Amino acid sequence: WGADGHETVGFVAMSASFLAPKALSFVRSSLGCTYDESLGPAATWADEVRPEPAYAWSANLHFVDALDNAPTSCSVSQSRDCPDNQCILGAIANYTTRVADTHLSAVQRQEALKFLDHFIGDIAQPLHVENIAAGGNGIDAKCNGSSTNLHSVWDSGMINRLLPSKYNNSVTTWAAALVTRIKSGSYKCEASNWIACSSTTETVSKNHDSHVNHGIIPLECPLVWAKDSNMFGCSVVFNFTSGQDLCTSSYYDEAIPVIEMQIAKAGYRLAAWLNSIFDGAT
Ligand code: DCM
Ligand code: DCM
Ligand code: ZN
Ligand code: ZN
Repeated sequence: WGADGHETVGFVAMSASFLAPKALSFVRSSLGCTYDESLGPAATWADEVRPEPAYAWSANLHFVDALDNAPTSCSVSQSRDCPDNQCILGAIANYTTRVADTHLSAVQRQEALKFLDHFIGDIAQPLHVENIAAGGNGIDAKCNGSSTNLHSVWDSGMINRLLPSKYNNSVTTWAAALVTRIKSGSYKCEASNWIACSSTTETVSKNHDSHVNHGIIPLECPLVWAKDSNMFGCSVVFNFTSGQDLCTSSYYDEAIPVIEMQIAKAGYRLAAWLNSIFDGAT
């Protein structure tokens, strides 16, 4: 996602009542004044440092190149797609351990929190869990009359049209609307399924042939979330014709409900994940 998508994920997670006491307390003290004690402003840090040479190692952690056969057949495999753990699946496992590691410095634990804040957002973006043309970066697309690529249309192109048209161009207004849908609106029934996987210790089952690499043991939940997002690669994502403007046509109408749901889902999962880490809640 672009900055708006990531910030909205963070603001959804910050919603009153989602974070349990210890998780909220850690988030506020760890992020501090720099980030207004909030997962909203902190969510974009990982993209800001990504181009820096000192963080070159983090670039591949924003996605998993699932070698499936989308749009015909969709799948994510830990051993096939992330054998060395240097992908978003391994990254979430790594930073889940690190954010809770009291032997690490406050700076390192804040960094782990900012990576989780960001990667739990990215793993909900269908093209961050798909190999084809580098997650759609190599697929030409049109958005609002401009030439761009399919990945960018999903990261930000459609959101750039949604925000001014429905949410006063405000990510906090968007986040508040998504929270209302989770608590009492159209997402209420399904929201409990979004956080059904919440164990921060359950590892990828042995028959998946996962390997401990770089000291990281793959976790079950990031794989579950990646599979959930990857399925959209077999429905809406590639369902367009060449020359179609994806941001002003029926494609937008089909995709935008998915984008809104994936952002809401990521925010709700981020809160539940931090609760599981810090409060032992499920
Ligand atoms: N690092 C990380 N995950 C690990 C180990 C290290 O993200 N499991 C990061 C923290 C530092 C950088 O890599 O930003 C270098 O760490 P170190 O000096 O511990 O090798
Ligand atoms: N990306 C991805 N899958 C890839 C390569 C990149 O999802 N195989 C993502 C990371 C960024 C965006 O695409 O969100 C643009 O990447 P880059 O700046 O590396 O081209
Ligand atoms: Zn992206
Ligand atoms: Zn990213």
